Amino acid sequence: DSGARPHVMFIPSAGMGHLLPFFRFIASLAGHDDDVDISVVTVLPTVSAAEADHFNSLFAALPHVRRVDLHLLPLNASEFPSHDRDPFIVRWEALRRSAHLLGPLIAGAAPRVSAVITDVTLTSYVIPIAKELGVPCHVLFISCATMLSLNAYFPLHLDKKKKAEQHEQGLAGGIGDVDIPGVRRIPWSCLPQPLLDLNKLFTKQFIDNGRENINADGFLVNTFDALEPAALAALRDGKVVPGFPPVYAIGPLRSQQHSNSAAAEVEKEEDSSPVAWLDKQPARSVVYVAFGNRSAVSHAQIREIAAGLEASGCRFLWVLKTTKVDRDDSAELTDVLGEGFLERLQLGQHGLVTKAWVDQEALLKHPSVGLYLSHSGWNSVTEAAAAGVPLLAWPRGGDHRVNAMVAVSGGVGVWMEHWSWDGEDWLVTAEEIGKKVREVMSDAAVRARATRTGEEAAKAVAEGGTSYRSMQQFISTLKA
Ligand code: BUP
Repeated sequence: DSGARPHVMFIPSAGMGHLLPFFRFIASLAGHDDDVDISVVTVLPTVSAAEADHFNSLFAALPHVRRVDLHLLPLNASEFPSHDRDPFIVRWEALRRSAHLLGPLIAGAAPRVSAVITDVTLTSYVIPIAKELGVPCHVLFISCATMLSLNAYFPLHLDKKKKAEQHEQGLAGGIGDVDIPGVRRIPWSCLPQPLLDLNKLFTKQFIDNGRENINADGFLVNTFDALEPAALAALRDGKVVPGFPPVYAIGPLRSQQHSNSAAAEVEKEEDSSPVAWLDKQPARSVVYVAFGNRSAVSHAQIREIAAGLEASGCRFLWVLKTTKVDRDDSAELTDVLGEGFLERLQLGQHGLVTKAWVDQEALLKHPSVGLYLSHSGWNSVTEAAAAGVPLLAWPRGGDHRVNAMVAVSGGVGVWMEHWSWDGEDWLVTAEEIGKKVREVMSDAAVRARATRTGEEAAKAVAEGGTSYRSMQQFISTLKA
């Protein structure tokens, strides 16, 4: 096939944190090189409304990208224990159970598929299916390189621990800290918390995918060399897992539409839009607050955050979600926050709270934003890094604490290590939140570090930069 026009088939997973980097990568590949055919496997209905909207926008913006529908076999979530029924993780399981439908989709595509790019939540079966068809399979890894090293090393950590404890089943001493060779030690308390229980659906998927990853043809990671030099070097040198596939750091991924000013203009015309509101605020005066699209913060904690933001005396723009899946979010802002709070906002023009989907990447680049109080989902960390906006990391669960470690070492921001997370039911008080927000907002050293990281990010993706070159190198493997 050498020299033929490559046809890349993307097999993405579910959840906006997984889909957005795919969409950004697809748009960038389509823009980088019009000599590549692209297909995208699309599973409908999506779990959330945001996912459906973004699939529609992708195909509308890139009409030459082929849409390949996958009709999942039905799966009844009630077969999982109620404490283990995260709708996105259940969807990943549903995808696994429909895996036999993928082979015919890949094999039946015309022109012939020359490479598959999939998500790390699906590798345990997509890689073997692609291999069987003789098609190279790459992984677009949507978290940081440090998380990739944890995913790759975790099964080995378990094997070593079981051997040391001479236990065939389970681990008497618990999972323990994970000391990733050449990268760092991840204390057990910072691991994605489901990993502490080997029976969790997430843990089984994580281990299966982690073991299979060695068979991928390459990993595209949404990070850049200056942000995670040690983790990238250890992965590439085979220190984490000997013989690990090539790792291309190609981030921070950005949406292409931000060069399209027409979209920004439309948004600006609406006077109540977040952009219009930000336009009226002084430079660097606003704290942007958002905990991603699948971290449901309790109502009691939301009220502490509200009072804390008010007490900080800083202006704020808060994207508020009260459920894991947007379709379920019917709570009224007045019920969640109390009428008094919203009235005071109206009068004082001190803040804006919205439940709508916002263009976070664009908002973080707005000159009025001075700080991002964040759950530290990896996409959010990379967007803050790219914008040079300091992050005040308040991890909520999953990979967030690992991401927060990277955010700190990479100069993106600071991390509230002792603030509550996954499964903990105590509240961080308004007083503490207000004090910390005020403190970090006025910390010149934190701001200077974030600015420097922003400059490094821009250098990485500019022509000749590390991420730019990695992307070129990857494209050349598609054509080899
Ligand atoms: Br909410 C929201 N607009 O209104 P992360 C999110 N986003 O652009 P995740 C918007 O969604 P977990 C909104 O910019 C980021 O690119 C945001 O991904 C965007 O966290 C993405 O930050 C969210 O990786 O949570 O996936 O929400 O890490 O727990 O999966």
